[in-house]
Amino acid sequence: MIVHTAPTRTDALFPDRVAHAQWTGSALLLECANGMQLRISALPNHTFRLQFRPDRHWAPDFSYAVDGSTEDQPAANADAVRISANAAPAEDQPTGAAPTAESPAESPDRWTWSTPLATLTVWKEALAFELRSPDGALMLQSDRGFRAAPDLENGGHTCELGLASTKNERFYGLGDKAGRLNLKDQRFVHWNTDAFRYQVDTDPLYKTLPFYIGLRDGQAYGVFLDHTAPTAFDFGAGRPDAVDLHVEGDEMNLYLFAGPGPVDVVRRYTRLTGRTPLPPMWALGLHQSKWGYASHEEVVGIAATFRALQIPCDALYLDIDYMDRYRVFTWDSQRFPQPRQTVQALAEFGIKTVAILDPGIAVQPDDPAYQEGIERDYFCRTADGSLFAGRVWPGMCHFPDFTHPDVRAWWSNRVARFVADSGLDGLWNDMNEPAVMDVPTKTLPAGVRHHLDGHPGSHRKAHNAYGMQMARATFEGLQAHAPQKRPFVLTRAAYSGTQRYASTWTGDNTASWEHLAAANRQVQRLNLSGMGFAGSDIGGFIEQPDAELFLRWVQLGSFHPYCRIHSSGHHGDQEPWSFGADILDHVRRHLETRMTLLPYFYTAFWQQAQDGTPVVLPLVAEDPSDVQTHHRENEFRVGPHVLVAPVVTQGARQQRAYLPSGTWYQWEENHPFAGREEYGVDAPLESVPVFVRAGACIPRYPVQLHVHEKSIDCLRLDVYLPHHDGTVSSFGYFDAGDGGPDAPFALHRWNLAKSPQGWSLRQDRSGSYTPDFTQVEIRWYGADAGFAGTVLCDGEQVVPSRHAAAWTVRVPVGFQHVEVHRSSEAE
Ligand code: MIG
Repeated sequence: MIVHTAPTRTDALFPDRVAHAQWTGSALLLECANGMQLRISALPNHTFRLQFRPDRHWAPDFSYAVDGSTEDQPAANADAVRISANAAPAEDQPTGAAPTAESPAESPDRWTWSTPLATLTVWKEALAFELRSPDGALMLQSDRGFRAAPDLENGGHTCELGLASTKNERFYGLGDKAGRLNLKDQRFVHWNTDAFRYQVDTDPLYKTLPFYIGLRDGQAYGVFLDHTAPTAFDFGAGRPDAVDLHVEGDEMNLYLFAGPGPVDVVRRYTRLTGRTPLPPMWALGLHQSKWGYASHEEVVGIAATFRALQIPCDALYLDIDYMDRYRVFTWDSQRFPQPRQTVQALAEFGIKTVAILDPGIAVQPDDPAYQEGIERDYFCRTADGSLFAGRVWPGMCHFPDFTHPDVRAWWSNRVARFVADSGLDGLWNDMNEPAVMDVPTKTLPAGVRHHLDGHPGSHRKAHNAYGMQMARATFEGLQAHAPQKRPFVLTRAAYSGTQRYASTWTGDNTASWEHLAAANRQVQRLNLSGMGFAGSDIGGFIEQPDAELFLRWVQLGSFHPYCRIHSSGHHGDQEPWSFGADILDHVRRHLETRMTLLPYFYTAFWQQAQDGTPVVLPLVAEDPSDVQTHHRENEFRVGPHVLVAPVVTQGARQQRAYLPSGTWYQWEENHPFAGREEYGVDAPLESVPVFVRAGACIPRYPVQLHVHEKSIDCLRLDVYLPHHDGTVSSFGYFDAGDGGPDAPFALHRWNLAKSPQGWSLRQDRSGSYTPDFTQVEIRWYGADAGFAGTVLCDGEQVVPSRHAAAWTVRVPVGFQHVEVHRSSEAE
């Protein structure tokens, strides 16, 4: 059913010359002589909106993606953001009032809108348009331009847009695709699909994030097609060196974002579609899951084993087996007789409990959710008015229409009660594409009706938003239950904007090396597509990894924003201890490293919540001016300063790693590496190559078995000595680890610079939160082992000592200035 439109339709209708132009609100409405229309508006933040329609019958404006409330500067953190905006390397996020393009300049043949970062020109002939950067470089240009064709199967139209491209243009984004990072020469469609056992070239997968970043001659721009109806993106598969976009529907609703860098584009896209709120800190620990944990005794046993073996773990998952006959909002009375006690037992190990919820409600007259749904008419109906029923785990099910606000409120309410009764800490939304078994389309029929928040339409139109609206209702239920806590929701299906409600994972992958490499790409791509809180099933969902694959996957996954071991228990065990004692030791050490990096990860999540900077980025986003980065897929940046070069090849004990511009150190080592070079790095089975930017300060905690296990009296700060002139800023964001939107926080900024005699670290702090730690242990890497000199903390001499490869001093948390002066003989 998905997007039949071929790049060239012979019956396409093209706009001709503009006959009328008029202002409607802040948009300029153009009408062509043949009735085709284009509405253009310039939005804040160097963003333009173009709406094309083949006829005059505009539908009311409505979007699930657009989030009116996202600002770059929430008032509570205004200071914090100002600091980070000044200091963030290579970023230009404006902090004052975002510029709006002035009214367009009109000339006989065109209109031109300009912002300081982009110029949009729309011609009066054929609605042709182009977007240029301030230096006049072409970013985007229509060639075939807008066109429409009658949709003979569904009625209405399909709309298409043809854009000129260049041979060397690259494309990144689109969220949930498993293939190579650069999308060029490929065609993709969006139709949320339960893609069990998907492969690297399977398309579509579970999510619809119809947003991409184009990169031309080192300059980035973005395109977002805000349609929940099926869409297709063709990056030159149909027409070489062109881009064709297709929408099944009577309108094409397009947003264009200026760069100049890929990260700027992502920030603008998430300024429009919303950002992931800061999660509770426990959500950044290890999550352990398996489809197969099936009783109170079993999950408590798993928790106890984690603790007996001293393995960090913050959450355990209950997959569908906790339910009574797979019915949502129930518990199996034999296997989980006292849900509260199960949750409490895990809590005593410091482990949170997350349970799965599927959308389908069993057609069972004795089921309360069924009864309520029927009474209130909350279930989806076919075009003819019958209740739709389809088989999922509980048998035949009805599907709540999550696109109805009352249905969401009902679901939220049920979620709140369910969580209140059980004490559950988080919820996992699965099968919300929605997935239906036994039918060839694997989902609801296209004709099923949806409310669409007062803009009624078919399932064809609502399908891609269904999972998002379920995640939204789940999020809101958790929020209603505990307003002073941050909801944790995991979702499989998504549409643009879902990042406001949920984290996500990449679905039913396979335990293979190819899938390990794919997981790496997918998490980078999801981050570039605004869903930064993402991870894969560590170890692979289908089949069983061998010890080496499992360990390599932990090495990758422990640097991902969302870190969960999950598998189908039908294929064997996948706990950290399932692969022998040596592997367990290595797995533990990697998880411990993640736990020490909690403040670093947490700060990256905070940054993402503030201004949309993704937690993980491919190298092309770090330095798009370096062509070498454009095709690198393996190395990725996590947070502002750490670069990981995971091993994704069986048997490999060496890893090629390309370091982008600047100077980099290997993790906790002293030897600097020049950037813009590729290196062969030793990667014995037990280690993953990790690099840190020279000049970075990395805040770390002691090893903990779970978040808040210990009261932390000393913050560790790993300092990698700068190699270039200028100051590198790093941040540490601290708060209670959970709390409502106004929870107090403390922001530490560390500015590191070379000084004539050595180096200098300045700290300033803002915010009203007082962290537990009263001391900071500074460890610096990059100095000679034979270091001789003096260290001054706020003018007082302190004596450094040696710790492994580093020199270290302990200073009070309120320090302002640490200076290291090398004595001359050390030089
Ligand atoms: O039809 O709940 O992707 O993570 O373990 C399978 C059982 C349903 C699919 C999810 C997977 C989960 C499984 N679910």
